[in-house]
Amino acid sequence: MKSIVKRLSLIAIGAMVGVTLGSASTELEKVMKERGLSQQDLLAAAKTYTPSGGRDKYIVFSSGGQSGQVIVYGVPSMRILKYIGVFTPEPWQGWGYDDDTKKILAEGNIRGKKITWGDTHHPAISETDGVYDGKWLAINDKANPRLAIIDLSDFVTKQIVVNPVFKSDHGGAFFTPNSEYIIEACQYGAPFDNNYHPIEEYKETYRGGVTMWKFDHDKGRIQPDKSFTIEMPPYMQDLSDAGKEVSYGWGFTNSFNSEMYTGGIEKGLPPFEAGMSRNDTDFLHIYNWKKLAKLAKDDKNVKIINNHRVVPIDVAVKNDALFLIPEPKSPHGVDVSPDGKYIVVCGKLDTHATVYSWEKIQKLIKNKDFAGKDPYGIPIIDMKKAAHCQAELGLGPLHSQYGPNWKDKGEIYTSLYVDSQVARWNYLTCKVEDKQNVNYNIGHLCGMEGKTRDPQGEYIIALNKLAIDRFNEIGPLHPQNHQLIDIRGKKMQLLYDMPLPLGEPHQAVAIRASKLHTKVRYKMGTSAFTGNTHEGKTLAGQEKIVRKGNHVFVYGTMVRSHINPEHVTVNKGDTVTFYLTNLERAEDETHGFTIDIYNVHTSLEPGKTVSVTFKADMEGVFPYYCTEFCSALHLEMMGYLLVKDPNKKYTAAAKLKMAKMTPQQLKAEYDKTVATNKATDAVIQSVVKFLKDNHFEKYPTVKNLVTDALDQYGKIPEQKKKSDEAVKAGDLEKAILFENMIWQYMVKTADVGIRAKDLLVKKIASPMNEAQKRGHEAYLEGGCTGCHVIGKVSSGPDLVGVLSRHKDGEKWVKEFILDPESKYKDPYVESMINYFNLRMPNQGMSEKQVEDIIEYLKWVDKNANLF
Ligand code: CUK
Ligand code: CUA
Repeated sequence: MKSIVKRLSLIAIGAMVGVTLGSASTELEKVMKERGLSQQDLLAAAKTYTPSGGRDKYIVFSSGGQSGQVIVYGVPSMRILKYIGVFTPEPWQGWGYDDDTKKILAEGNIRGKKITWGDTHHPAISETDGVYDGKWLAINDKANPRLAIIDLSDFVTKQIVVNPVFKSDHGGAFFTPNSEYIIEACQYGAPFDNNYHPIEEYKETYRGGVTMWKFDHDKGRIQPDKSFTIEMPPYMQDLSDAGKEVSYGWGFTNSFNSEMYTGGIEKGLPPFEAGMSRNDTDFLHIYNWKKLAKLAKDDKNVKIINNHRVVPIDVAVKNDALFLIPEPKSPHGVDVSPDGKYIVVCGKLDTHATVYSWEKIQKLIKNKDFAGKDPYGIPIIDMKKAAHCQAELGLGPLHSQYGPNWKDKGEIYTSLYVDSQVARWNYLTCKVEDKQNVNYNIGHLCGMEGKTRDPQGEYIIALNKLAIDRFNEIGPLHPQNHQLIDIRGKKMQLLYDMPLPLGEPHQAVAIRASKLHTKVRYKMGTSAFTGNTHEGKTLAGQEKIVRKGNHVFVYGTMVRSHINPEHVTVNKGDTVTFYLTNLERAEDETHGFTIDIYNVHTSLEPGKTVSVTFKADMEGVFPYYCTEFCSALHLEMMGYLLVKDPNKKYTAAAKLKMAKMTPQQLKAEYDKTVATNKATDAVIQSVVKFLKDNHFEKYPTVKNLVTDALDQYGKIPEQKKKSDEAVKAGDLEKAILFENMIWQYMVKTADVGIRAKDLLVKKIASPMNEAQKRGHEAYLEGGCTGCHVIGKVSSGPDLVGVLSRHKDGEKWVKEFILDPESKYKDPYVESMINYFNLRMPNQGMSEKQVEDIIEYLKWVDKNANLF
């Protein structure tokens, strides 16, 4: 039987050799033909393909739209890395299914109402000196005026704040250059208070505005009591951007519906869309947030509404802190240039982008050279006098991002919604340079740090609203389509289509991956949300169940592969809290926890403590278990919650009589288990010796693995003690189980230990020269590994020392590989053939390849001690 398997594998290898020895380019041509790929496609593939284990240069944070989450992916590979739970429950992360995350979600309740969905639009990364610092991410919820702060050290949402005066929030989040504030604009005009006001009083009682959220940059938290709102006319404030450098201290927010039209289609009035697009221009709001922040501190300058400071329009106007500039028809994006000198605004219903000059605006303000006032008394700056130039881009310009050559070439990219294009143009000269078709109807576009003081190059991502025919058919609801565009050449090149099936991601921001510094594990017993020790922190040996009245507290731990405790019995009607700590230190050893039917779930990354509380309102038996496949005995990582009705009498079931093992059989099993453990331990000790002899401690990644391994190994003495006690007490049955537990720890130790050894070998082996590298390649591709394992006898002999095994070894080996049959009668070869029941096949290698392989075998011999 065994030999049949070996023969089959030989045939397979032969087939493989046939393929791999054909030249790589023939293979490539074949694939291109089969899949209908052009040279251009191949180039695009080479620019985006990331080999296994590879990393991306940029990390993108995309809004998850109606999912209320954030999507994280890499560029250029466009591989999705994470969905971050933000405004809505996310089951995998336990987001909204354990006490700790429920608390964060509850911060987003509005007027006592629990809200379980969100419409995220605009993510923003915190800035220091106008460049991304990789510390915090903010994102808004348009449907329910809220902002969330995500910690980029663990990619977890840490805070949700509700806007106290707005009834919607589209234009957020935007950081000021030193993250002093986060700008949030309201969009749909509505009363600031929570009372009823008839729509006929829109102009009098409905308001727009911009909230300046004070941000504690070190702690990463919004400080609501230090924040304020700038009252604005009900013009539907849209997107914003903060001024920088020369325009530092100022904010820019555009708007549509300067008509203040209020709709009423059901009353026979023209609909909103007609009334709101009548005027040729709307207004860009220009405000001095620095000055307003100072003013807002003084009670006499503010109205307090819903416990929140609001600076009224007239106070802002009186202090020269609020102005308007007309902007073309239904504007959408506003984007300040990297040096803060220009402000680019696009009009959805205009074919132009307008570039305003900050220098001109400032002069006009200084000279009080205004074109008039709006109905609320806000000075209006003349559009023509403030404009630097206008670029005719195409239909439906929306948003802009700056390119790396912004300084001398005015490099900027603008999305054209109606034309389904990205336009590259020069905002200094207003000349259009290139256009790239996208599929279809692009909204935002995402440059690499493209709205900071330091835009990076290479790529623009088109965030398209429609996919239509781009992907396989999956029913009427299509995925969104993010398209990666290479901007390095004179012509832009479309590289990749990525479907995003989570919600409509309006905006995305990209940051250099090198700027992110994330945790691998939490400090043991930490709450991920406070960063402090969790009240439920429990270490091994401290597990307990405590009853306080009708509330049962379980202090539990999770570590491969058991949950401690494993039985929890409570009364029906009790409130139960499980505090759980993941005792693991090993990277990526996450456990999950659920109790069947009780609708709770949590994720425990290494070191984390969480709590899960529920009312045990159903009688019965409820298994609980670990929900992550964390080890070979993951399915065994379980326990039982037993809920008794205290008012019921239970009769005990009659015990079944089961056959038992004889004492002799028990003793034999015990001895066998102990012997297996001894043998396993010997393997571990040999690995440990190897690691020590080769100074594993010099290599941090290896050292980490060894620490993880020893962590597991360190748990053995305690189990051994218990086993020995059981033996003494004459309970061999129990002793066997403890010996089994020891074996489990040994397997886990060996698993990580061997991984450490492999890594160490790679680190300390002498480097290969070019011929040896080629030889190694030929050895792998030639299928030699099908029968040979270096350092071991497997289906063929060990190749360590093969060159000295024969007289004139190099020559002998060369002849043998090139023509094995010629040596089948050689007594040594014959004995091998008999032993392995296999013949060395002719791999059809070239002489050059064989020479390289011999060089590789020399390298093997040199490093023989490592195998
Ligand atoms: S908005 Cu969607 S394309 Cu919400 Cu930023 Cu412009
Ligand atoms: Cu822990 Cu599965």
